[in-house]
Amino acid sequence: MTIFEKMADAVIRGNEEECMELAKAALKEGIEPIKAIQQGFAKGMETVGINFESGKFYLPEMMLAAKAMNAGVEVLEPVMASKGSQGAPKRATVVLATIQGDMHDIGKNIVKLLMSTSRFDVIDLGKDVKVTRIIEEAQEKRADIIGVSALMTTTMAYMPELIEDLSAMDMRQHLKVMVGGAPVTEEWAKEIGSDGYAKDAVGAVRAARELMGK
Ligand code: B1M
Repeated sequence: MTIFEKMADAVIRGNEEECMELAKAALKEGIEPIKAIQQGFAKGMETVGINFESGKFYLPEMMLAAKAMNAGVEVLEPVMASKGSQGAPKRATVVLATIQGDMHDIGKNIVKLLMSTSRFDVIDLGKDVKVTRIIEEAQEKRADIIGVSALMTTTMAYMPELIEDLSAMDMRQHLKVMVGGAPVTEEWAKEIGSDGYAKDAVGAVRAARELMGK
């Protein structure tokens, strides 16, 4: 088994200790933290989702897997943060949130981590955040980008509402919107009039840079 396979397996088994140990081992081997997350832990989480959907796993297993993945990511986090260009001028302000009704925040937190280490000034509103609050915070913080994440088909329905409200308030000229999350596709993002979309955290940084014209 490769270290990535071991990481995926530890997430599937919900083994927190093992995830932490494997994250340390990955760092020792010189593996990029984001690679460890995407090729290791996140792959395991994909299987967890498939197992949940097929009825092989129940909610407790999914919760244990989430806890284990978070523990592993926490070990990698300081290394990612220290690799960021500290002291350099910030590129832009991003108000980031998981949309209302949605409690899934693992992916959004990874996007936050990578954006922050890529010199974006990220204001994380957390999960289950109402559309009205996202708009208020973006206005107050004079954000350049609103980034929203949704993990369920039921909650991604709030994304067009956010974009429509911003348009109605004539706020879209200087405020870009980016959407992402497992059920969100590029086609759908275009269809709802989003300015940006990304499939993963690395893509999110790329898309945000493009939106800022850099
Ligand atoms: Co839930 N869950 N869950 N869950 N869960 C899914 C999403 C589901 C697809 C599982 C399944 O059935 N196969 C399904 C949704 C089905 C649908 O769409 N309708 C589901 C369900 C049904 C539920 C509950 C309703 C279960 C229940 O209670 N019966 C419930 C809902 C609670 C709620 O939100 N109101 C629930 C609860 C939970 C837990 C709490 C146990 C836990 C979440 C813990 C947490 O987040 N703190 C959980 C988990 C872990 C999952 C799965 C297994 C994994 C999600 C995850 O963390 N992936 C998930 C199955 C799946 O997605 N395949 C599932 C790893 C993460 C790194 O990837 O989040 O996709 P992801 O993020 C990526 C990209 O998407 C992208 O970058 C990230 C990093 O590369 N990205 C962006 C994300 N946001 C972005 C924003 C951007 C750009 C890119 O720009 C702004």
